[in-house]
Amino acid sequence: MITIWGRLNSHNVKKVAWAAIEMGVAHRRIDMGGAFGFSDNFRSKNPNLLVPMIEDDSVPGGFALWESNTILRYLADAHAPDWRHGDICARAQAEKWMDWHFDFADLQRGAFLGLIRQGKTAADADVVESRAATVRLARILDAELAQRPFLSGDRFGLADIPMGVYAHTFFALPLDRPSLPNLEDWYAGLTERPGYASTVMIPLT
Ligand SMILES: N[C@@H](CCC(=O)N[C@@H](CS)C(=O)NCC(=O)O)C(=O)O
Repeated sequence: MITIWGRLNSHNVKKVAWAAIEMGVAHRRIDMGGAFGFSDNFRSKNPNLLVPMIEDDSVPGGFALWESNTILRYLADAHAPDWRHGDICARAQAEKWMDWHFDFADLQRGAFLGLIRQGKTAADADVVESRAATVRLARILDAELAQRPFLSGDRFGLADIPMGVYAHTFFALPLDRPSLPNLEDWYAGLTERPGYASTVMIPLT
């Protein structure tokens, strides 16, 4: 059994909660961070005081791990090895998008925080700048997804998860977007996945 520590309105927690469902990993999630604060147990295991963190009680002596993308890789290695590409180049090409998504996340933060948590409007300078920056990166994703159906390659996989979480925010924020047909198709496919619907497609707060 995996315990996922973290509030579900966190993008980084969503990644892990969604991945656990997709991989069929038995798990429970306990709210932590944000308005929930941090327990002494959590503090003793994650000095960053950031979510998510997981604990895997299938490991003798217990195993705690933080850093969302590292958790995704661990879950695949430990519990869903068929999710890992055998081909080193294919794996690297896919993982590139897992690292790249942090750039997208950083640039989208201004629009997300502004519109969802700070009461700003689409005309606010920070929101305008953030929107323009994320649209620029979304065009890169759109071009990539013209070449292959998933960021992971031919089939859905690990590399689709981090960007998939932030893509929902991109499409859910009340902002104008240009036509991005390949990105839109990929996102539409994600919305049909039950794990995505239950963990990612929740109201932005
Ligand atoms: N690099 C870390 C970043 C984690 C992070 O920034 N988590 C945010 C939520 S998305 C957090 O814990 N914020 C403080 C809080 O929730 O109290 C990861 O990928 O896990």
